[in-house]
Amino acid sequence: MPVVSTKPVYSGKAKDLFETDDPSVMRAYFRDSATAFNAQKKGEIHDKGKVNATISAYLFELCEKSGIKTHFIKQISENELLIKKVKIIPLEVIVRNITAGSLCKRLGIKEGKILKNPIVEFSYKDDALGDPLLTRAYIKDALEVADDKILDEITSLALKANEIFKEFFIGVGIKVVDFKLEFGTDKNGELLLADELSPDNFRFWDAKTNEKLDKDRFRQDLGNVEGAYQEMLKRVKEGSKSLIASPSVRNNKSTKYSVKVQVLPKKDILDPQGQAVEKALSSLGYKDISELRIGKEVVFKIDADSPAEVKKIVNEMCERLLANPVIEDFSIEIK
Ligand code: ADP
Ligand code: AIR
Ligand code: ASP
Repeated sequence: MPVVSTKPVYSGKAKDLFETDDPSVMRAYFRDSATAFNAQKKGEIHDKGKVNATISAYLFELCEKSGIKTHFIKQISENELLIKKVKIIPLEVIVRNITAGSLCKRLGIKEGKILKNPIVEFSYKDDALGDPLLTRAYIKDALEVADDKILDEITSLALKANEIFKEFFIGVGIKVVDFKLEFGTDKNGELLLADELSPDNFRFWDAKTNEKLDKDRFRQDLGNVEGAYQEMLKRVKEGSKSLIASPSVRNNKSTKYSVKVQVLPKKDILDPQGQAVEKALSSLGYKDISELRIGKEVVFKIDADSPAEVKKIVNEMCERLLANPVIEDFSIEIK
């Protein structure tokens, strides 16, 4: 365990970095200072440092558990993380699920539209230039800060992280609108997810009310900035509790349930396959058949503490993947 030193090597807009007695390890101190629009707007958010360090610790752990390598070692105080030192690739890797921020400004489109597919984009990490949006050619051939192989790797890690975050946050009633990641390489040349994962670099909206629970409250002077950060900390802690209780890590007290999910096209939705079969049956002489619908059955086993928990999880699975709630009905049988 490295002894932490007091020598600051870098003081950024929101964090101070300190060396430790291990040259490959640093200490990141999260401050309460807040900036926006590349530091044109400045302020303080009470207890932001503690909240962001703690949320980052939880989310880096979530990434590690899901197979994404990060710079995170451990949280050593409310405001501080021990991290592996990396050489930061000067790119802001932005993932978007819902339109907001600079995307709306650049394209003149409304905030809040769900994107057809998640978008990954790269900006140049340079405040003086206003973090300009980059093309692959700019990155590879003008800036020469990454090649195709690294960019492909970063893109696939960013999309994987997006799936992990979306799943985690929807469980606590939060939509992940967009976020910014930074990557770097450690002393062995290994690519690691670095910097922070917090309401400073994510847009979080309450899933029911669309209330903004992130730095946009500060950027847009929406008020109750501190409350939003505290609310996100609460939700992340809540999500992490149920993660510990999730089947892969829980103790073996829980029961295995058999689940059968039946998915059928809704009554008022056209079902060409059903119509064709009904017609074929009729031509075979089965004339009394009507309202034939063809669907699918999904069966599986699940570890849970109660049928109520199974119902909750499977309902969510149906809404998110197994059925298309717009055109399909589903029913769940639990044994
Ligand atoms: P900024 O530099 O944009 O003002 P911060 O105040 O958050 O941002 O400062 C933290 C700085 O540390 C960032 O520039 C970030 O790229 C860098 N950084 C993040 N993680 C690591 C790491 N593991 N090793 C080295 N530098 C890092
Ligand atoms: N971001 C970009 N630069 C700095 C940060 N924190 C984050 C924003 C937002 C996402 O990247 O917090 O979550 C996209 O930002 P924008 O402004 O490009 O729409
Ligand atoms: N992180 C940048 C800044 O502090 C951009 C932003 O968050 O708006 O200015």
